[in-house]
Amino acid sequence: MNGKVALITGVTGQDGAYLSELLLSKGYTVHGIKRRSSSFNTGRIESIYQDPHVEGSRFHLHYGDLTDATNLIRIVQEVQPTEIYNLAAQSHVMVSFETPEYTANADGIGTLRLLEAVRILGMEKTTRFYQASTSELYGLVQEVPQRETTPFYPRSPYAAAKLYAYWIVVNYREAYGFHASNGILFNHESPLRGETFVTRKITRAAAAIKLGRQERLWLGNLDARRDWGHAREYVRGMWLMLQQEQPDDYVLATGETTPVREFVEWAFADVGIILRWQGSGVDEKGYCAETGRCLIQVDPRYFRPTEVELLIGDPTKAREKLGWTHQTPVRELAREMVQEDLITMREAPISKGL
Ligand code: NDP
Ligand code: GDR
Repeated sequence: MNGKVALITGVTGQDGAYLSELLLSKGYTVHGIKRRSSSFNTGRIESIYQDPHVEGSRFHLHYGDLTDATNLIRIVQEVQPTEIYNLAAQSHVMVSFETPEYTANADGIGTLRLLEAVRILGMEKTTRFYQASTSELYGLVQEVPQRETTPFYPRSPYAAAKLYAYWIVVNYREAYGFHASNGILFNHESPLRGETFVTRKITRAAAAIKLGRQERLWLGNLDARRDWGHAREYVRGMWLMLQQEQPDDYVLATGETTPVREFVEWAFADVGIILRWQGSGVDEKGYCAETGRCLIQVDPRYFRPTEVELLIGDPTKAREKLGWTHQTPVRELAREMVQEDLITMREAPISKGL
C-alpha cells in the first residue's frame, strides 16, 4: 500500500480496466464507479476483482452515474480520493449523433458535476483530477500533426460535449487552483476495446470469418485515418500526468496514422486471408478473398453525418515533460487483437452485437 487512493469513473471500460490494474500494481487503493445494468458489465475487470470480504482488499466498486450529482458527491466524500480519473463517457462518436442530449449530459455536464463534487467538499487542494479528453476535439483538420496548441473544431455531439469538459477542467484549474489535467488522447485500442469501435469490429470479424462463424463484414468510411496506439501504454500516461508538480494538458499519440482500409487488410492477413478490392461504382463488390468470395462491403449506414478524416498526433510534449512514449507499433497491435479474438471466439458463443 502506498497510501494513495484513486477514484476511477468508467472503471468497467477499456481504459478503466487497464488503469485499475496499473494503479493496483503501484500499491494504490482503487475505487471504481460502475453503472447499474441488467446484465453483467464487469467482464473487463473480473481478473483484478478482489473479494471485499477478504481483509486487505484494495479494489472497491460503487454504483454510480455521471448524470447523478448527489451520487458523485457521496462517493467522493466516502472515498476521499487523492486522485480522480474521469474516464466515464458515452464514448461512441456515431452513437452521439443519435443520443446527443444524453452524451452532452454524461460527457460534458458529468465532468462539471465531478469537479463540483470535489469543490463542494473542499477537496480541490488535496485531490488531483485527470480528464479523458480526446483527439476528436481537433475534428476538421486545422494543422497536422495535431498538438496541444492546435485549434479545436469538433465534428460530433460527442466531440462538442468533450470540448465543454476540456474547457471546464482548464477553468477550474485557473479559477480554483485544481490540480486538473487534460489528457488529449488519440485512439488507443487493445483486446479489451469495445466491440463496436472499428478496430475491434474488424479483428473480431476476421477471426469469426476465419472460423466460419460470420459471412461478411459491413463497414463505413474506409478512408478515415487514425493514430492508433495500445491502451495499456496510454493509461500509464494518464498516471504520469497526475504525478507532475504542476497540472497541464498533454497529447498522447504515436505520431503515425493508418487508414481503416489498411487495418482491414492487416487483420485478415493475420488469419491467412489475402484481400483484394473488386469492382467500382455500382459494380462495387468490396473486399474479396483470393477464392473470389467477397467478405467486406461498405454500408453507408455507418457513414457519419460529419466525419473526422485525419488524425495524427504530435506527442513531443508528453515525451519531453512526462518521459512518455508509445511502444507497440500499430501493426503489432492489430496482430495481438486478432490473436486474442481467435482464442476467445473459438471458446465462446458469438453475439450478433445488435
Ligand atoms: P469505454 O466506452 O470502453 O468505457 C466507457 C466507460 O464509461 C464504461 O465503464 C461505461 O460503463 C462508463 N459510462 C458510460 N456512461 C456513463 C455514465 N453516464 N456514468 C457513469 N459511467 C458511464 O471507453 P474507453 O475506456 O475507450 O475510454 C475511456 C475514456 O477516454 C472515455 O471518456 C473516452 O471518451 C475517452 N477517450 C477514449 C479514447 C480511446 O481511443 N479509447 C481516446 C480519447 C478519449 P459501461 O461499461 O456500463 O458501459
Ligand atoms: P473514433 O473511433 O470515432 O475515432 O472514436 P471508431 O473506431 O468508432 O472510428 C474510427 C474511424 O473508423 C471509421 N469507420 C467505422 N467506425 C465504426 N465504429 N464502425 C464502422 O463500421 C466503421 N467503418 C469505418 C469511422 O468513420 C472513423 O473514421 C474513438 C472513441 O474511442 C472515442 O471515444 C475517442 O475519443 C476517439 O476514438 C479518439
